[in-house]
Amino acid sequence: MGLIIKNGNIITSKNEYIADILVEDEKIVAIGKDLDIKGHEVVDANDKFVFPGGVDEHVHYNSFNSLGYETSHAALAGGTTTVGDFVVQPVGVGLKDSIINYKKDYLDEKATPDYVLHGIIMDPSEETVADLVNMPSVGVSSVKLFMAYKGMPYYVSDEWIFKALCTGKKAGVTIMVHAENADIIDVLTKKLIAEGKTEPKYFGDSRPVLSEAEATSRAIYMAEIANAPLFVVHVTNQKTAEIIRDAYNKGLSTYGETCTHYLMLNDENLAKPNFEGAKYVCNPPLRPQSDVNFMWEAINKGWLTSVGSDHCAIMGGFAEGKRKGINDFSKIPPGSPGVQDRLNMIWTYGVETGKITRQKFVEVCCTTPAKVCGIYPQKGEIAVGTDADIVVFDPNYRGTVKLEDSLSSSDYCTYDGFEIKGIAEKVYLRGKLVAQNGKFVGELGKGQQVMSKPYAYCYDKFKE
Ligand code: DUC
Ligand code: ZN
Ligand code: ZN
Repeated sequence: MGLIIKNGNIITSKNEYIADILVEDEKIVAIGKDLDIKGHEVVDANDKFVFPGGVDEHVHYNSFNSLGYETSHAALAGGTTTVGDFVVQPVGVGLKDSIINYKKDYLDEKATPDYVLHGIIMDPSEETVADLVNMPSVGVSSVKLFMAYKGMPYYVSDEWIFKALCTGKKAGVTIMVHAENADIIDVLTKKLIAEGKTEPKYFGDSRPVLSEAEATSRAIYMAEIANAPLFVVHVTNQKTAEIIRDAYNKGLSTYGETCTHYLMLNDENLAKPNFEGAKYVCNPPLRPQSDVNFMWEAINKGWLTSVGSDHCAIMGGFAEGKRKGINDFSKIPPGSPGVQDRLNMIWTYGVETGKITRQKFVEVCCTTPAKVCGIYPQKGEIAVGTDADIVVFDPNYRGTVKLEDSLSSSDYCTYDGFEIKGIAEKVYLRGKLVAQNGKFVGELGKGQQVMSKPYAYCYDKFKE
C-alpha cells in the first residue's frame, strides 16, 4: 500500500500546480491529476500547500558546546527533513577518519532527520589537505575553514585556506569559509574588555562588519587565484553580501548563505537587559536593521543562495552555558537554537509579508541548500524519483512560537513570542509521517546519511 497526498497545491522553486503525489517505498513514484487511489492511504491536501521537506544546510550538533542528536527531532517538527552538520576534525586524526568516527560515535541510530555532513579542518597540515580528495568516498563534499578565532584550535591561516582551495578543486570538494578577520577581532575584544565594556551589547563592536567584509574579500581573492569555487557561510550584512554578489557577477564562483537570525533579529537583541542579550550571541554577530533589510533583498535577488539556521543549542542553555560569559562577552559560547523555527520564520516574515514568493521560499530553504550540499535532486525537490520528504502545509494556521513547544532541549527559544502564520501540518521523511502540527510523531534515531556528490552547486560555472 502506498500513500497518496491528494489535491495539494505543490510548490517547487520554479512553479506551483495542483496535483496528487503517490509515494511508495520511500520515494515519490507518480505525480498527476486524479491518480488512482485504490489500495492506498489517502491524505487530503485540499487548500494546503505541499513542498519538499526543508534542507537546513547549516546546523551544529556535538560541537561548539552544543547538544547532540538526541535533540535532532526538533528539525522534523518544524518541517526540516534533512540537516547539514559540521564534523570537527580532532587534532591528529585524518579528515576522512574524522567522518567515519563521528558517524560511529554520534550518528548511527541517534540522528532522527536525514543528514549530510560537512568537514571542518582543525589540524591543518599537508596530510590533512591531501585528505580532502578522500572526502567524497565517505559522502562528504564540502569542508569549512575558520578565518576567525585567533589563538584557538579552529583558526586556519591563509596558507592552509589557499592550499585547501587548490586541493579541494581537484576532487570537486567545496571550500566553505567562516570569514571574519581574526586579528582585528582579537585586538578589539581585548580593548573593550580592558575598558570594562564586558556586557553582551559590546559583542557586536568586537566583530565589526568590515572585519567580515575584509575576510570575505580576502577569501574570494584566494579562491580566484586558486581558480576554485568558494562558499561563504553565515553572511550577516550588506557590505559583505555585495562583495559576494559583485565577485559572482564578475564571473567568479563565489556563493554565500545567510541565516534565519540575520533575517529576523538585529543588534538591539544584544542590548537586552539582565544579560538576556547573551542568548543572541552568535558568530558573526547580529547587525543593525538596515543590514537585516538587505539580507531579505539579497535572498530575494539571488545574491545569497540560501538560508541556514546555524542551529547551535548550547549545553546548559542560558542559565548555565551562556552565563560563562557573565563578566566577559568574549566567553559567551556563541550560537542559539533555530532548526525548528527556520521554515516558520521565513514563511511568516518572508512569504506572508510579500518580501519573497512561495517559489523563492522553496528555493532558499529546500532546493538550493540541497544543491549546495550535493544531495539534489534526492533531497529538496518534489519530482518522480526523489525521496518522499514532503511537507503538507496549512497556510491558515495562526499561532505563536513558544518555548514549551521547542524540542531543542534548551531553556530558551530564540524566536519565543514571534507570531506564526501557517504550520507544517504533516511532515513525511522518506514517506513516513514524522511530525504533525508542530509535534514530533515519528521514531527517534531513524535518520540516514545522505551521500553528498562532489562537484555540487558551487562548481556549476566550471561545468559551463
Ligand atoms: N560558526 C558557526 O558557524 N557556528 C558556531 C560558531 C561559529 O563560529
Ligand atoms: Zn562559523
Ligand atoms: Zn555554524
